[in-house]
Amino acid sequence: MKSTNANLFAALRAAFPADLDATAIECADGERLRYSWRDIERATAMLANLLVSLDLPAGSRVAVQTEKSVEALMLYLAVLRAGYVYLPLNTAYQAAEIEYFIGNAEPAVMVCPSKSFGWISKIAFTAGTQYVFTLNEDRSGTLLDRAAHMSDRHEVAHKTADEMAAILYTSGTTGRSKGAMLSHGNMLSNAQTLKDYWGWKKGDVLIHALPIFHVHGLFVASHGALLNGSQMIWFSKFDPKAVIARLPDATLFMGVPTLYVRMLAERALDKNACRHMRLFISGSAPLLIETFRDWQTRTGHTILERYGMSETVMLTSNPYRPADGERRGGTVGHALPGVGVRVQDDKGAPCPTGEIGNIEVKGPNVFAGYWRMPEKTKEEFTADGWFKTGDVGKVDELGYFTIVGRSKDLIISGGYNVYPAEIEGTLNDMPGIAESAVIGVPHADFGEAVVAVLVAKPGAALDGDAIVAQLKRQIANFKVPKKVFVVAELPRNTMGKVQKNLLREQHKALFA
Ligand code: MCA
Ligand code: AMP
Repeated sequence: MKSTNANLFAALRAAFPADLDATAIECADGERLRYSWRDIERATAMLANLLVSLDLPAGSRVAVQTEKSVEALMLYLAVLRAGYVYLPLNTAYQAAEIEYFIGNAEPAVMVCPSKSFGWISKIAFTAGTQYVFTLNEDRSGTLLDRAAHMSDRHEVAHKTADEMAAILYTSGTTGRSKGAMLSHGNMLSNAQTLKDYWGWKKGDVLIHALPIFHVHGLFVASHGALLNGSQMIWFSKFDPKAVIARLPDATLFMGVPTLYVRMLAERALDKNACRHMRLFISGSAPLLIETFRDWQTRTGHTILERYGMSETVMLTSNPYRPADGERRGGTVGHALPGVGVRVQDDKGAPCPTGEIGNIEVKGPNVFAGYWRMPEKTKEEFTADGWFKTGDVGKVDELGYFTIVGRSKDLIISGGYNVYPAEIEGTLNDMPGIAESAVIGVPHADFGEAVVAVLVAKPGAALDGDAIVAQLKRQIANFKVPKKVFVVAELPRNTMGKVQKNLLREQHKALFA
């Protein structure tokens, strides 16, 4: 007897409504196309058959750097369906970054827009990638041209729960990005937990306005709607006015804090616009208590804040049901059912309630490790198998967790992670720069903004604007410092370590 198929796609497909001709995704911008569940079924089958026709080795990675589109979502679902490993890449990444990811992940297939085909195919073919397809926002490109000839019937590949489904690059606690390996079971167990915990119900409609190259938009939002057979109102790019206009047609919205801050700046946001909404969820970065309160006053809704990671998908959540407790602004709520979350001191002993310590987690949602980095992986887990998040926080007597900071050197800007070490490395390679320190400072829109403090080589004159312009040509735009300072020397402690906390203190009012 064949064991049950643990392929995540099989579970998502099983949740499609009986009426396959109902609308699954309604595009709210661009060409405003509508996709039915049958469209998803057929397109993912045809794309899966295209991948199968390439005769790829088992476990092959499919890397995708395309603008957000329903076709890109279908490609993701097709990679799951065909049993390969999906590798989403932020559209802002430039050549040096792409070169790193391709070199590390060695994908068999790469999908990119036609306009990037020139430079991406050179990097990909050099790294041994066998196929580079193109996919554009107007649905042109070789990927769909080739898939159009494939059968629209496909038997979902058989997978076990621990087989890999996706790789997401993140830095964890230090340095260069590492590929977090997520299994079918990691993602399905978490999606099922969230379906119940957030009270997904028949008739729910999700507004999807997040990128689909990160966990929040690709897994938490898309899996949530698909696993509930719910319609999505799909925005290829976030626009506060456009999203507010569609709130009356929806019941759920998920966003990073910046999205809430921007909607609050719109007069159109009011109780009437939110009359049909059931739930607003925030995560990926700290939601300021001011934002939490302003939202409550303005809309009558209490945002539900949750906490997660690329390595673990969702970990904690404020309650949805009043019976489970109130939603507390400034906290990330309780450990999700089946997820272990603990606060440990630096010696590995449990911190007393209310004491600040290192957050460690365990559960079926926690990844197996970083791609081809067994040593690094081992460092990130305790001897008793708990994953060290690099986040610092505390838990109170009612089990509410509060994140108070990070032991990892990480800036989260507008919900994107920026690793100071990576920017410092790029800066230090620039002529004239002796050393640099990259910090995050408070920013009303992005939460944290990237700032660089530089020391010039003897005799060199540094021009901040020229340095920013040079960085914009090399790295993703969201990583580029919003401000550059040149100083004679960086503050150091007695150990010689740069005291970034002093620099943060010094520049905390920069964007006030
Ligand atoms: C855009 N810019 C940014 C950012 N985004 N600067 C800093 N941080 C950012 N996040 C800059 C660009 O460099 C550009 O500047 C200018 O803003 C306009 O660019 P554009 O792309 O038009 O910006 P936008 O459309 O306004 O984007 C802002 C945004 C976007 C909508 C907030 O950043 C976004 O969608 N963030 C969501 C990220 C996300 O999905 N995070 C989930 C990670 P210039 O013109 O000077 O170049 S998953 C995760 O963290 C865990 C697992 C979890 O818990 O969910
Ligand atoms: P990523 O590297 O994209 O997986 O981002 C995970 C990190 O985002 C976590 O380790 C936290 O530092 C941060 N994070 C996610 N959700 C929240 C939240 N609700 N509040 C504060 N930080 C968060």
